[in-house]
Amino acid sequence: MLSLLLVALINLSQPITFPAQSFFGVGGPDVYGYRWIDSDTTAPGAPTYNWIDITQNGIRITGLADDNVVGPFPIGFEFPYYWYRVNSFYVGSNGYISFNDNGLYAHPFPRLPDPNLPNDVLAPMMCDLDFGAGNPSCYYYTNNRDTCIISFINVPFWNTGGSNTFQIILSRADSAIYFQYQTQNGAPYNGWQSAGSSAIGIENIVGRIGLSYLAAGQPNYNLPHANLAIKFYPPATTNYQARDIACWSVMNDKSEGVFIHIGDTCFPVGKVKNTGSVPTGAFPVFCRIRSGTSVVYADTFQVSGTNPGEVVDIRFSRNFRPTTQGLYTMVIRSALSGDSVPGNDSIVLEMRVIQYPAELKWEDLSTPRALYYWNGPGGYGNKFYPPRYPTKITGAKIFASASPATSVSVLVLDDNGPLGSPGETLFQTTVSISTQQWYTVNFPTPVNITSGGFFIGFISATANQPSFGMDTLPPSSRLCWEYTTSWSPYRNPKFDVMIRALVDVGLGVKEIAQPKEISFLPTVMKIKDFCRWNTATLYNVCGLPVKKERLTTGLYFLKENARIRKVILVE
Ligand SMILES: [Ca+2]
Ligand SMILES: [Ca+2]
Ligand SMILES: [Ca+2]
Repeated sequence: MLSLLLVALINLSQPITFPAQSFFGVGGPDVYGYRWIDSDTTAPGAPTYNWIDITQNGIRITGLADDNVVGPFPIGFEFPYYWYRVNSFYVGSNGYISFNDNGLYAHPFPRLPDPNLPNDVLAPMMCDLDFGAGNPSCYYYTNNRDTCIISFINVPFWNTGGSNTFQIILSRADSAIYFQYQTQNGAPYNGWQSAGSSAIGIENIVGRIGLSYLAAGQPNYNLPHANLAIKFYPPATTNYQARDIACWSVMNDKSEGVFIHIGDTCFPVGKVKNTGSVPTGAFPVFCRIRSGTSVVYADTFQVSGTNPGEVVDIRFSRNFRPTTQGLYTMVIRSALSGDSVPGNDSIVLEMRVIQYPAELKWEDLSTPRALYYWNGPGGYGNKFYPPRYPTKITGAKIFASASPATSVSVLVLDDNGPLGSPGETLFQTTVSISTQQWYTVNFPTPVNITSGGFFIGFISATANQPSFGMDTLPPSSRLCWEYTTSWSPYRNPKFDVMIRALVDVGLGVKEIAQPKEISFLPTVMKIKDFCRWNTATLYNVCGLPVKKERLTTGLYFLKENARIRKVILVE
């Protein structure tokens, strides 16, 4: 489905694209040395189309919809790709796989390579496909030795129908990737040549190196057709060296925005990864937290050295204990001298300091920077990890407009679906949207959240209505989700939808939220929640500090500066 811009008040920056060299039948090399050759040419080394049916011996992949991602699934062996090896993959319903990320590529599709997530993408037919229509299926097969096959079968285009059957073959014997096309009928919505309609190609772990076979239907001699095979293959030898440290995550694995309650302590953490092909010596990693333009926290962590593929945990020794509510940004930046890919050296995390009762929100707007709508039934949601448990959700807010007035479902959803996606519906009501403004929905009975995250979603059954207010400027929470018959992280992770949650402390533990009081009522937390927040040192009943990595269920004492509270950790 397409996300359409109704009103934008700023110019959006264009994604970085690279010129591709391609001629009839052959293409490349990229800077590493990968090339492609297809079965339309008689040049030496051209692949021969040879469809492999895996519907009998393969495993069916379920859960694919219009625009979503499922996985990960095992390749079954270590597959060499660029200068590293991969062993699992996610499947995007829009005709691609990624070796390391469940981010969504949806219309408009970029030319590959593209540094935006997901990366490590193999795209045999990245188009607006729709697993929610017709009778499509997807299978994968591995012999756990040297061959892994992923087949998309009979998948129609969104809205325009047609049918596409194609497969990816990972072949360890020659380190090559094969795309094969059994049937190709129909065209993407608005046609092959429309902007963002389609992409075929490959990209590497940072989305900076790769090959484009087709982008927006060009070159037209590379339009996929029945009985086509394309082979992507590495060079026999290469002199290419990537000296590259990437800032990999901040605070949590997806660098998702965090809330900190006044009085709580935050220990900045992150990860850096050697995404290059050579070892590095020592380098510093900097952390800065800003409120507006003022730096309110700064610390440095020294990494002694890394090997290719290595991920290093960064734990800054200073803590951050904010005393003023509002928006903060945390930036972690690696500073390896001679880094060949400076674009991935830093990540900005949105951080909001609040005090209950509060509005959990990822923007501060009274009017939107842009308004977006879906050209089919659809909606948006925001995910929130409350800073305290239990938290009660007393209501929700949305900025939207519709003409004529449109009734929209309001949902509170648990995050117990696959990969932390929306699962169980905890509360549901409706709201009528008309005039462009904020709408507040107060819940008759609060929804209690005792662990993990939750979603506030607004879903419309009416195409083109309503238009949803959007914050298109950084920082972004990376917690905006879209609904196009299924939920997925929003296709543009740089945007935040104007949806908020109204929250207060859950029943019975109000005193926990009062700073400087000692609570005699224990806080019950799941171990994973405690580890996510990493708030402070835990002590066991003997008064000895306990390492976060070794936590088991039981009673602990949490020391946050001078304040101590009892914590019961559960699974
Ligand atoms: Ca990418
Ligand atoms: Ca789609
Ligand atoms: Ca870098």
